[in-house]
Amino acid sequence: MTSLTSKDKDTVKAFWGKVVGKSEDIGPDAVCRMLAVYPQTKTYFGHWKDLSPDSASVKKHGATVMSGVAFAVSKIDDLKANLLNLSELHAFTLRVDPGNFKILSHCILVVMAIMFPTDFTPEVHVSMDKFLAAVALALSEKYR
Ligand code: HNI
Repeated sequence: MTSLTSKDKDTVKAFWGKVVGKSEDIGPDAVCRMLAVYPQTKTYFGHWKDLSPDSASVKKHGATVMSGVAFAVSKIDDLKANLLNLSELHAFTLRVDPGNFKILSHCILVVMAIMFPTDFTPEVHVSMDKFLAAVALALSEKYR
């Protein structure tokens, strides 16, 4: 994977500043799309009573995931060390197949592009894609 340049980091931080206020809309929509478009991901959420877009579980988990992304933006200079605990949780406790990180990242990108069509320029797209790939890699660290 190509590493994040300082320009990528600046682009991610600036775009994040614009979208963070909408985290509670972005996260649930992204989780909802993940469950609908990649139904194999539903296996991890068997304990939820309702997987529909209006479900309180989807809303809550969407917000939780986005708080993880927000934390990652704040630790963009050392994702590997700072996401180690979250990686351990997903690897050993939740046992999430790490391929799913890419799937959710893709859904987050799609939702950001829809919600922020003007701000989501090709340049922002490249840097956000690289950033989410770096987060996915950091989350995969403990699987090794
Ligand atoms: Ni994930 C819990 C962050 C991808 C399944 N996840 C969390 C928590 C955070 C988080 C934060 C709460 C931790 C805690 O309680 O201490 N998850 C992230 C981030 C990504 C991600 C930043 C990627 C961008 N998680 C995924 C994916 C799946 C996933 C792709 C499965 C498809 N995560 C879970 C499950 C839980 C979870 C399951 C526990 C939720 C619950 O309700 O029990």
